[in-house]
Amino acid sequence: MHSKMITGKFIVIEGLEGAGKTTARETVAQILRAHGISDIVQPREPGGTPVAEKLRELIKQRIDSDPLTDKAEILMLYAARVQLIENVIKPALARGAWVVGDRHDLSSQAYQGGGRGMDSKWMASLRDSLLGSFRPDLTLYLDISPEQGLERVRSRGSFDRIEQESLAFFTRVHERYLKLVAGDSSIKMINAAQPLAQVSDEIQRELKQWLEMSGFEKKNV
Ligand code: T5A
Repeated sequence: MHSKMITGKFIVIEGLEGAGKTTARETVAQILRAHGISDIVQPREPGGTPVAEKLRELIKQRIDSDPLTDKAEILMLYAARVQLIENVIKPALARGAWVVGDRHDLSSQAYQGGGRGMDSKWMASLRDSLLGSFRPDLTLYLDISPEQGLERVRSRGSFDRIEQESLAFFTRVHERYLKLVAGDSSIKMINAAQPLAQVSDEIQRELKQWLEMSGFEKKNV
């Protein structure tokens, strides 16, 4: 069997806290490896470069004497994203690597657009001016209710600045995710409320189907 030459692709895992993105990212990487893809980069957002990781710390930290404004928050998220895209993702794709990211721009649309209620047109123009036409090839959105997702992360004991938001905030984020997913065929929805093994099976099915549709043939390894 011949493997068709395919350049690097950008796959993103999305969803609320506790959706299971960390495990899903590893599941995706394993499936890609089984298809003979060995050069896989797995960044997280915000983060994934030294500068972006410093911004991540600032974004997650709560400073009561200087509360982070919504505008500063989104500018920091985009500053981190631009660093990651320009210094890590684009060079990786250019050499033919596959990138499996934990969160990307859809998170900003859902959290800052839906959760914070920032103006959609302003957000779209910010995104377009900073990212141009750069988009993931495939997004796997792990769907879970805010109640169930927060319950899973609660066992960690401590909450960062965003995790301290109200249930109403996460409900708005969830609703916006569902709306965005419904309007974009490059996003596949996975039922993340199931036990881990079933979530992994569903990810496998979706990813294999997408790889076939993209013309990727499994290497005879
Ligand atoms: N943010 C980010 C924005 O507001 N805007 C943006 O543009 C971006 C990029 C990032 C924060 O920044 C915000 C969103 C976030 O609040 P983070 O710490 O990276 O902060 O937060 P998350 O990305 O949400 O990471 P989490 O660890 O909270 O969520 P995961 O990765 O989805 O969850 P995971 O895999 O760690 O699982 C959590 C627990 O649940 C269990 C796991 O074993 C683990 O214990 N679990 C399951 N249990 C039972 N059944 C299953 N199917 C399970 N799946 C996982």
